[in-house]
Amino acid sequence: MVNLVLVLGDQLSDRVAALKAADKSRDVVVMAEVADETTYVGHHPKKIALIFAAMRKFATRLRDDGWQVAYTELDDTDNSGSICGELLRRAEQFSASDVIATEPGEWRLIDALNHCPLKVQQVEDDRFIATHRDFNEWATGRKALRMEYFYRDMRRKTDLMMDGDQPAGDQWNYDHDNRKPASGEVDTAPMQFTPDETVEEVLDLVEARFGENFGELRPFTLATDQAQARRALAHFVKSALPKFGDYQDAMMEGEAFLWHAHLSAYINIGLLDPLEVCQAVEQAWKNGDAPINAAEGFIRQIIGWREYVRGIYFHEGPDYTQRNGLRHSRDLPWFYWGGETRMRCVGQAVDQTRTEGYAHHIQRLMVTGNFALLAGIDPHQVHEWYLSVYIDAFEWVEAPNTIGMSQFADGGVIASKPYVSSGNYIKKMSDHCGKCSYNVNAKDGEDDACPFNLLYWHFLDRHRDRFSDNGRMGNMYRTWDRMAEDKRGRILDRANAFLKSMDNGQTV
Ligand code: FAD
Ligand code: DLZ
Repeated sequence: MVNLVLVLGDQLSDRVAALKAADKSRDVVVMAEVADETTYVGHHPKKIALIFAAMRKFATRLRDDGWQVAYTELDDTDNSGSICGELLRRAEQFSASDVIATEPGEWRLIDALNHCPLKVQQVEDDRFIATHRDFNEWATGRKALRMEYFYRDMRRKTDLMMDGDQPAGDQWNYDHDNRKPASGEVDTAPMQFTPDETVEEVLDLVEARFGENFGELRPFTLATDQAQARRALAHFVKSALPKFGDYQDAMMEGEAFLWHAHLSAYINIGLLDPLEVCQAVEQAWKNGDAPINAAEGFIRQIIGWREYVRGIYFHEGPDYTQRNGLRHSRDLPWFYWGGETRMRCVGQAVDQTRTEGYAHHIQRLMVTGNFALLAGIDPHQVHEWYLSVYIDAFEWVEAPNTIGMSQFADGGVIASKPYVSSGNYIKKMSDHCGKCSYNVNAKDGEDDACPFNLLYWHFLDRHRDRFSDNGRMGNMYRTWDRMAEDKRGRILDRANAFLKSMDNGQTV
């Protein structure tokens, strides 16, 4: 009996679990570009193009490898518009009733497959280092699920940068070396690829169907197959990794990528294997081509943070994206969708998000995320924004980073305190403030004071009941309480005036 083998747009690896469980000589691979997946949020056009182009090329590769592939293009007249609809159509065509699927990275789609009137077996996605069981065993009985301890287990499990049972260099974490502000010339850039015929066809389709979505489609220079993604990885390791650690937290005018890898989308859709990426980085360190703080810092992002947030997403369950621990309810301001703002750092982060579908971690966390948290924006709207605008965004990785790490909406499952900062942090780590029309040095509630300076105290003041007992925030509250009462009043008044202007749609 023929099985259908579902391969989704972010499962484009020949070692994906459903393919491993199937029989090439008998089963039919089903791949489908469908309306449901392209519209559950308004994806960045570059993201849709990346996924469609990579899907089409992967289908060709599977066929070349001897698989029978039933592929639906978005514009096919008989396209049913949903993954389940396509499975039903193919089941009839091939007289199949059973489907082997790799578990999707989103509860929405897991649920849709569970309700699809076919026998769908969802096998665990084993492109990760920690299984669901590993994570749940690690989490069971712990008072707090902190990444650092989980990461150490992943180092032991993978043997990456280990010296027996101990970390290479005798330290697990070299983060204290990784906080230099950027300076001088950025001497690297992610590798770019000229669109081939398949990519050009997809670009025309995406332009016609999703040209109105937020984000620029062209120029499109992303890797769209495994061979290209591997070249992008090798290029990163050679040209950017050595400085990745030092400048990991830095931000610079007009520089979207700095020494970051720009590999997350390729890893997330299956073009690169996370362990393969880490092994390439470890090898560069072993060869003396990258310092230990860079290699350890990079590997921690993947086997630490990436694995950890996935564990949290599945451990916490389908209601995670609805959480709103701080009861924030303000609408996401228009300038997140490209409207004008006088805040230079926010404007730059949003602008490169529009052009590239990319912003690096500190921009996401300490600029757009920090602002949303300080201003009290509804975390679900923040979540939908991040899920829409980045080419690497899939709910299993985006939601814990947004709802948990960035917005503290999960009540502290991920973070032990909210990631909030005044303008001082942005001044220290970037060169934006010198070009900003606000004054980052104005700290007394002046008219031109940096909004981050105002909203930082506004946030602490309005959430005193929730955070004043948090040991890691005691200093902040002591500083606030030591300020003269009239100064505190001025800051809060100015912060409220700023929020009011923003809510009224004025340019802030
Ligand atoms: P680098 O900075 O070069 O890091 C190397 C790799 O480490 C990345 O490619 C990525 O695979 C991994 N990594 C680093 N940080 C994280 C992290 N916190 N969680 C998971 N993996 C990490 N990452 C996504 O892949 N998809 C998302 O939708 C996403 N949404 C985010 C939303 C918010 C609010 C925040 C604060 C972070 C988010 N991240 C997300 C994490 C991180 O910002 C991106 O992985 C990173 O910016 C990707 O760029 P890069 O490949 O240049 O990464
Ligand atoms: C993100 C995305 C988009 C835009 N389009 C498709 C598609 O047409 N077909 C498909 O199989 N997958 C697509 N994807 C990826 C899925 O949305 C993704 O598999 C789920 O969100 C689970 O991570």
